[in-house]
Amino acid sequence: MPAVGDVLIHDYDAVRLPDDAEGRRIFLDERGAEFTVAVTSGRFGVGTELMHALPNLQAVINFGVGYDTTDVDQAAERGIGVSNTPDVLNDCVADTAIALYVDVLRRISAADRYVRRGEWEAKGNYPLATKASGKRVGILGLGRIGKVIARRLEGFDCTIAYHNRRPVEGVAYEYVDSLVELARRSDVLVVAAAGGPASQKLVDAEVLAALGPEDYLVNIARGTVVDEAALVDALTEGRLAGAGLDVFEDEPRVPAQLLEMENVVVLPHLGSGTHETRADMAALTLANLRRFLSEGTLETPVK
Ligand code: 8YV
Repeated sequence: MPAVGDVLIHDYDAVRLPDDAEGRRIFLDERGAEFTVAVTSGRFGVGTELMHALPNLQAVINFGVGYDTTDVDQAAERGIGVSNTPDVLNDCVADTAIALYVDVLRRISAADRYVRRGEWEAKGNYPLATKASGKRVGILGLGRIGKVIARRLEGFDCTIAYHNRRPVEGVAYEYVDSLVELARRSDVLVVAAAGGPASQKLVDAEVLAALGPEDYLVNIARGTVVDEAALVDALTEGRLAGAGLDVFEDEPRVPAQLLEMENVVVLPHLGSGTHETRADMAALTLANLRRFLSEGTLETPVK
């Protein structure tokens, strides 16, 4: 399947916004009023300023489930529809969470580097790691992806509890109404909450302190949900055992300190990055676009 951007340009006469800020400003001053639909992804979004620069915008079609970089309040005020690509990426993002979970507890990536550096031969066996099965896992955000992560962790005989804005109906996992309390009771905290103003730095120094020096953090959601500076401090000072991270506050920049730590696994935001899932996301993105252009409605609106 061709990339969504190419389909848009060939089949829909779409225009790619200039990358540089000044070029973009000039372009939008001249032509901003021409556009009725914006197709974007979580990394870019249609933020406050860009939305203002598109006075005739009617729809924001998001390639990805997260739409925290889009100004949904302004969209609602102006009657602009916003769509995302829910569900089709649940499996792959949950798989990534499990990969990070196993990797950081068992030190898989670090042990791989040990072998490659020739240290197995030179120094002998790799130091012992932490058992991954049977842990107490707290999930922050038991939404579509959080539930799939929980189901996979059941296969590891983990005890699962969760924190959400409100309890989720129809699940047997224990709801803990304070995130600090959930962290206190967990061996591993897995962050699966949507990004955006409501979840900004929810995992702060207090939550990390409640987690503790034997415990781990896994984040496959958004870097903004964690206070990254507090996380770096906790890891540097040995107040947290390790972290598995697919997302960061200022991607693609990763704090240099994390790159030095063998107890931290860093991935380049690849949660949904498989051929199969990206094809499904592309198909759903284009289905939203087609339906909007033909009927004025969206296949998977965000609200
Ligand atoms: C990205 C994601 O959208 O769906 C999301 O919210 O974070 C990812 O799937 C994807 O990398 C495309 O930018």
